[in-house]
Amino acid sequence: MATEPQILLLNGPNLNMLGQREPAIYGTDTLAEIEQRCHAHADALGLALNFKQSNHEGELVTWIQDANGVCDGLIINAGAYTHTSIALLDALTLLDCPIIELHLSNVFAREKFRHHSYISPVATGVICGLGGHGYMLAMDAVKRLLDD
Ligand code: CA2
Repeated sequence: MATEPQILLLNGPNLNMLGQREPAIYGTDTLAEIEQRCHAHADALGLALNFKQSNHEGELVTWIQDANGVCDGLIINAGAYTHTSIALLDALTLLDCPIIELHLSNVFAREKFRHHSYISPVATGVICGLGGHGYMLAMDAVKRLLDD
């Protein structure tokens, strides 16, 4: 039997605070609730999901490096590092699998500093503004890209 495609889903700084503050922007779901739904959706799609969160840029870089040659798809909500991190961009450049950049909020409807992403140039696609449902859509997108 063929092994399931390996998907790494990374969450950046402060996303562990979801559901505790700023519900008008980020919704009321906690990251643990989103993770639970992601695992159920991954099972339905036949994907093996590794869901992680870190507040540390270097740890995210290491996880991306470690995904090289191991993961079949990477989904990343890099949080505020989206707008600051050349290190994440450089790490993502190493990967040759589909990369989906993900945001809960519509970053283009927010402050100007959120309109620029260092990582978009190496993303296969970008999903934003759809709250926690965006995580399911990102997995749908990876599945479709791998099937095509
Ligand atoms: O919309 C997104 O998913 C973001 O990646 C979230 C980041 C933000 O810096 C990006 O511009 C867009 C912030 C995550 C912080 O999450 C919090 C959740 C609850 C309370 C405080 C922060």
